Amino acid sequence: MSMLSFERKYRVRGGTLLGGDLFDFWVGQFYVGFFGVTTIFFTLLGTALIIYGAAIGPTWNIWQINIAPPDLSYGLALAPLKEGGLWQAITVCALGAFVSWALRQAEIARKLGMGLHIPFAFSVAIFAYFTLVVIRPVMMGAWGHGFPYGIFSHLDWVSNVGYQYLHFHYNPAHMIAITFFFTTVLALALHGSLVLSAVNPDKGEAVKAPEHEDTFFRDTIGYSIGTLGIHRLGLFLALSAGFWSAVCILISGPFWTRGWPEWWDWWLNLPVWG
Ligand code: UQ2
Repeated sequence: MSMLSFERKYRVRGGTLLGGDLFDFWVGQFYVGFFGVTTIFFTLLGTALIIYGAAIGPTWNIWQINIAPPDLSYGLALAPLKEGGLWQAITVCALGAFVSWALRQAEIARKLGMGLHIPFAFSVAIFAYFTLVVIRPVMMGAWGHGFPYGIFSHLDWVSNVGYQYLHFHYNPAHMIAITFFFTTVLALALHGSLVLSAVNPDKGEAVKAPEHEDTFFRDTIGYSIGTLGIHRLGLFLALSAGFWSAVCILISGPFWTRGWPEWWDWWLNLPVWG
């Protein structure tokens, strides 16, 4: 694949956070940088550990492969490799790779003189994962509270933890997170369909400009948020979905140990009912 005409123009030095000029180069299309090297390192090591974990496990069935965290009895200690230590090492690799990736995004954004919105947004996803496998297990006193790495096993974990709180949909932060997920979907559907309807006309028709997009929404609901505004709204909605997801699992255990339906007793107990 050859370089696009504008790519050469942006192959400038600088913007690095670590390593100075040492790793400031490209391999084919890809910018490397110090954090490109660390991303590759953690990804290869983590993947190798997952494959090793599968190899010493009972199955190669892709749906059933499972790498479990240590038993609760290990608390916050390091466990032997085959007793959850693999899960601990893989978690370190995953976080190393995710954080390296975010910092590589930051270096590329700095190099190009762009804002840091992309690494910031990705950091919220990392924060949600970090909450599940580090913050909540540490607050509850055992790595065994982390979720297992496996396709069906992590689904079973979500289901089991949900039932532990009787009915997780009564968790108010879970309600907020779901509302943000759904609203994100609504906003992207509105935005994607609006842009395509304007920019991808029938053969022989002229492409329409943002005036048409604004006018469509002013005609239908009396309000247009604007071309910059819809992207600000989309970012806010998506980051809020990730943020409240982290909050809803973090309060389950460290701050509330009973069923979530019972949390709503405060409503029934309001003095206004007489
Ligand atoms: C808009 C606009 C866009 C858009 C969209 C809207 C021209 C191309 C989708 C309309 C969005 C509105 C009115 C906000 C809806 C609110 C929620 C919470 C979903 O006005 O400007 O730019 O893509």
